[in-house]
Amino acid sequence: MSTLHLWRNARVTTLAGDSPWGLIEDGALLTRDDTLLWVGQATALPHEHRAHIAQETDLGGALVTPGLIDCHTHLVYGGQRANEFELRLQGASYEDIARAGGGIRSTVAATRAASDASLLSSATRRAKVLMADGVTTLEVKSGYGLSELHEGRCLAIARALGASLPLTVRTTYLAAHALPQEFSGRADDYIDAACEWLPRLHAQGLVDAVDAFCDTIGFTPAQTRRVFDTAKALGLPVKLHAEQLSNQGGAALAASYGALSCDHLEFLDVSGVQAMSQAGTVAVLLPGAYYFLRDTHLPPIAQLREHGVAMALATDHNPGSSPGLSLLLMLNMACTLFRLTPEEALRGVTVHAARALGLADRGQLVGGQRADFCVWNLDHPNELAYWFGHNPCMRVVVAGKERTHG
Ligand code: DI6
Ligand code: FE
Repeated sequence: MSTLHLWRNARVTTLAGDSPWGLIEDGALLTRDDTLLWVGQATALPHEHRAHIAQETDLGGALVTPGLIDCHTHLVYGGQRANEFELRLQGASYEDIARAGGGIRSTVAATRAASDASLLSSATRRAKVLMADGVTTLEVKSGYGLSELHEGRCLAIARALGASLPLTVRTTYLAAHALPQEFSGRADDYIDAACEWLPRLHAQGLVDAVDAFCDTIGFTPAQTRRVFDTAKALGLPVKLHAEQLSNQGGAALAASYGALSCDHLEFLDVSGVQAMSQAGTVAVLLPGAYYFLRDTHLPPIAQLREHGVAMALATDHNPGSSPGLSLLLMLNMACTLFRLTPEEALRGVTVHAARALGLADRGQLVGGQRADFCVWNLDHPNELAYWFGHNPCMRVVVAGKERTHG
């Protein structure tokens, strides 16, 4: 027999309905097992539920939001690249370092050399830091293995992370991230290989979506198409690292495959914006990478808004372009650097991030959604994008159960 749990005395930021933030003062949430049964003003709690409430929690008037969703990370890798940070500060560019054999390739070497246990423990440590400021759903990409064995190992570690921690992990196959040393000068052969590995890794239950890096130091649009054709034949959704360092028309290409999202987008042009709008593809903005690469070319926020493209935000956590581990900090950066409104920023890590992962069961606080929510020591949701460098998260509920920190 399932029991009902009433979480009362809350200011609930539902992000649903037409009012700003979907804010409900004097709100309450009623959960049944892992699901929200009802959310609303406490006085409007339906009578038929009252008799079945087995547990009550007084939230003391605190602010509640949906659980945060980090929809773009590269969390599983070995080593770190602080030396490249120093080189970049002395004037080397990210592309120069990559072309000289550093960059992604150096992390590939460190990842291949690392044991499963050390990859799992470093990824677990990172996931716990993300979880501390409210992350309840996390996407993890492969892309530092670049062989069937090592891509599979990294995806399996991402799956293990989801099985061992109280959060949802979604995996993305990103073998088309960089050309590994052993395929130097043979990018097309490497794409052939990456397309052969995918059905086998998918058959092992390791893949939820497929991504590629379409750029001058990544892969061409034609190579990206071959990866996407393979994904589509398997019924897997696609997403793309598009228009990060240059404009390759990647966003329009991805949109033509009905991509869930296009990510980065600093060099996106209006035809790409239109294609994404028509396809309903989400724009995932990554202010951490923009900041850390000291980029100055802003993504076309006004055009995305004008064409009604949903904007998500993520950490892009990786050792090269975005070593940060706070999704809340991304809200602040998206407002200061990209001029998002605080409400757009919060929607970017909840309802729009859910869409970027193809998840319809989370991102808003309404009856029928998963009971993933955060309780904050804040008065108003606009404070989530305002404070930075400290953590106002008091409690996190995942699938109806309170998560303990640690
Ligand atoms: N763009 C990025 O910002 C990350 N991957 C990508 O395609 C960076 C990955 C790295 O530098 O290790
Ligand atoms: Fe990325």
